[in-house]
Amino acid sequence: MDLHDLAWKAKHEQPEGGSLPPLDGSVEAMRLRILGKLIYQVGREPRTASPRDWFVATAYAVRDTATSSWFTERGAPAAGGKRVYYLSLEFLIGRVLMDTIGNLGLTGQVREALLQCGVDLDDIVVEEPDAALGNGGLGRLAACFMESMSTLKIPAYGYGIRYEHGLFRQVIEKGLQRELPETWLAHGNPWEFARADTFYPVGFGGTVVGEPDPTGPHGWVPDETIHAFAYDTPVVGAGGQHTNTLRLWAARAAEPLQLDTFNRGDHVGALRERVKTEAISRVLYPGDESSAGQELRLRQEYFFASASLQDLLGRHLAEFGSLETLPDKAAIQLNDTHPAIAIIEMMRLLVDVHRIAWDRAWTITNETFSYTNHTLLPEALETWPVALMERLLPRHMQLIFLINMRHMQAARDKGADHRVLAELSLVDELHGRRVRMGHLSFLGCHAINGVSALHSDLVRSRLFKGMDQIYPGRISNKTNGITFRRWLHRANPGLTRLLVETLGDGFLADPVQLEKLAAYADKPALQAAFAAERLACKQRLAVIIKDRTGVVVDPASLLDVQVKRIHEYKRQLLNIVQAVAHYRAILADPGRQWVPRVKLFAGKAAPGYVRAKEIIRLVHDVAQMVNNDPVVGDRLKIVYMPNYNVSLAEQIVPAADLSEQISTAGMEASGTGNMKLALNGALTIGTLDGANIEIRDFVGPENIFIFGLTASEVAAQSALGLDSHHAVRANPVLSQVFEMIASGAFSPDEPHRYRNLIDGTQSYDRFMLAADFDSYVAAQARVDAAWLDPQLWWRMAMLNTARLGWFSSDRSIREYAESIWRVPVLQP
Ligand code: 26V
Repeated sequence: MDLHDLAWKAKHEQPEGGSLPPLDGSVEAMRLRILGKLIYQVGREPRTASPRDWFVATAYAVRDTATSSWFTERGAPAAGGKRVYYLSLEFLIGRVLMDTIGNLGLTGQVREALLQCGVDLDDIVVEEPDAALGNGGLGRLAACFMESMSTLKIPAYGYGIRYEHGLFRQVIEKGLQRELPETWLAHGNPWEFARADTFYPVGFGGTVVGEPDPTGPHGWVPDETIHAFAYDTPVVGAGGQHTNTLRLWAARAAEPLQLDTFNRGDHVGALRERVKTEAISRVLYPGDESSAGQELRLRQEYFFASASLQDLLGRHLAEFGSLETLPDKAAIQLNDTHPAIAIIEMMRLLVDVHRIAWDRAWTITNETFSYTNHTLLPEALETWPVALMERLLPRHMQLIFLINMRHMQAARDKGADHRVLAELSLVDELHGRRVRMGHLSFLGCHAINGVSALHSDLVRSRLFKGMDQIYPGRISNKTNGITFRRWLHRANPGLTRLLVETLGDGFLADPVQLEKLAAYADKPALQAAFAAERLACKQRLAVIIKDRTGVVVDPASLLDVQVKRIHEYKRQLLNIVQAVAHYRAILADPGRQWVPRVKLFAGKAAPGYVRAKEIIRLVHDVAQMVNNDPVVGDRLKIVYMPNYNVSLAEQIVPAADLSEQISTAGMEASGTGNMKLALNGALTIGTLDGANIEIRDFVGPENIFIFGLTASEVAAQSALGLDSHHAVRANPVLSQVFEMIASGAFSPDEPHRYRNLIDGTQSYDRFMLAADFDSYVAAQARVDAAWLDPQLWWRMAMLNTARLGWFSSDRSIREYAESIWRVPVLQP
């Protein structure tokens, strides 16, 4: 039967677009559903349909299946059940199709159904744009957590913003990063349901009216009101039995057009308000580890916090009739301080709108909210100028002052002096009166957590030392995790198949069973099979590298990857400086037995982060010289892959041999790329930072390459000063490398290009590059030695995969559920 007949058959089997045969899990039902969607929803015949048309049709067909399990949760949650609300400015989802059909258990049926239409599933998967509604780790964690909550059948909503433009597209031109707008919605989004009838007013500015008692109910008359419209995406859990909702808000002007202005002939002016209003959900802020501090960002934060709270309070009232029971039925998790204004919005809604007495309102708020901290870097901690808050959110600013007065009184009662009070205050008076959103979150939440054991210790001992003393016991640790469905089963189907053949399929649902692989770590046949899977991934990646950069790499080389946002604390500079040292060593002794290495870098720099962009350019310039040096050949290749995103990560992670996790100790809160890479059997070269420490504890110190100062050593060194000129002078290898870079050896057209970068690094070595250089070089030498002993290397690699089961986001979510949210979880 040719495609024409199929289309005809589909049409005649479905005389009306709406009455499709039921989805019974069969290939035939899926085929008819896809054809029906193609014809009636996309409006194309199979004969002329493009791969994108087929993708959209398939997505609609799959979404239908997802919708059935969705309706069960959208009624009341399981008897007595509690809902989790995960508030996040970022959800870095990536592509949705394979995850959804994988979790529905429909991958085989969809593949076969498409095949019968003459379409290869693999060809249409790549038509889906990444949903890049996040910057990096924090946003990707939110996406993994959503998937795990569905898998564990925890009734949950993710709340966020439906950015029209996600994280920018990165192009690298002669080493310079250029940012292009990202347009994931250009062809529509087949996964979402627009809820034209679900919208809330969100106010800004205006005045407060009310009685003298400041803790009593007040009125707020905003001078601007914006509507938040809901868009829902189903998030299907593994097994397809439970589906939660990701609800993203889009800003719409209450008045689409100012008709009087228009009628006066000012056609552009008539739209001005609307453009300003709708800017709120236009674009994701591309910063990362540095607070944006701009009015539009604060508007985004309040916009989504207010809409989400109105929505969840409405749901609670409709179901339970009174807000008194809120803490028993709802747990609200704040993903960093970005949604922290929700704490104040809750107080406003409870006191001003629902007329609940202040103390009771505060108890309800505190018992409902909890907060996760994701960074200690001072520049990333959010603070908002009091003046800006007063102008944009006058009632909220009053409430913050009131909460702070009571907080200060409680601290005085516990004996705090002036110095301590200044440290504890919600308002920082030393840097131009700013509200500290971290302090506010601490005070308003019953539970605060860090994201790795070390990080949580530092949250307690450094960031919130004072707060922890007056409110002890609130801080706990919840080490991050990743969803193995996406990052092993789907990203690495070859290895997964091998693991299933070897261990049985129990590990798919219960990842701790990967431990059974340890028994095979010394078996030559399995080592060979494991290595063969890796090689296949590297061969596929080599094609992509060639396509996108023109660089030809040998897949047999050791593939050494550092893929993450570009930031000084992550020390891509240390990596490239070591690469230059290595290059010089090769030139000095080309005849030695060198381990062929490909150093792959990928990641985006915040558009305004000049130093990070210089580092990208340096990698590019060093790559130009090294890759074209005939003496070097395949001994060393350096690649900068542009536009790192979730989909590219899914290609790189299974191919990597070596995972660079080399942040200055104490600065990387957790890391999650470290987990993805180690799970797929890459060996880690890393510092004792974030979750690297726990990874070492699980895989064993003999199966990881640890180097560098510890967090407390970094603190001690920093206290002595950050000038490293002396240390560099005392280090001949490092000073020669610095000299080579600074003198323009890699930038002959502009010899001074890196003078600043190198001088700056030496006079203010905040990231301890000089202090860690030698031990990093030594660790790299241990890597080479291990690679030259394949039996050892593959044993180490397999033990990494075997012992990473604990780092599943299912485990993280179970911990949140048990000790923070107090919601029941079914065991696997
Ligand atoms: C700050 C800002 C400031 C305004 C502009 C947008 C923006 C976006 C993000 C941030 C802070 C990002 C903090 C973050 O991503 N932390 C990472 O969280 C991961 C998940 O817990 C963790 O694994 C990483 O170590 C940590 O860097």
